[in-house]
Amino acid sequence: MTQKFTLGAAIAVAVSLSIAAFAGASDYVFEPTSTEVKKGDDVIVSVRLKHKPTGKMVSDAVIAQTRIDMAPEGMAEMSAPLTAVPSTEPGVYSFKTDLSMQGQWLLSIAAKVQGEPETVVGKITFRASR
Ligand SMILES: [Cu+2]
Repeated sequence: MTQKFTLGAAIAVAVSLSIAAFAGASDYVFEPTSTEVKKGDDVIVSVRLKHKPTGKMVSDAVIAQTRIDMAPEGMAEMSAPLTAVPSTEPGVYSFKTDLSMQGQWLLSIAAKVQGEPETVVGKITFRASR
């Protein structure tokens, strides 16, 4: 009886530990503020970073890496420059880019969040229209 209880407790501990291990970068998600943008130069693409368990926006992330290319259209080698620009609201990260072709563009983004050892990554598709 005692042994059974101990085993149950051990399993409960193991389960909660593995939940803690899975919590981390996957607690955060990048979402587009709008997936529709106009084709052309000096286009602004914006994403917001959300902490999923609390629903709170994360405004102090440090963007480590960004790339935008036409991978969704089978043109992964067709990339465009990205320049960070001041955001319009807390938790929103905006970039200026040149989307020279209409179609789908994939933004890949990596960020460091305060207190989170893992790098948070996101892939967001934007559609550039005429
Ligand atoms: Cu293209």
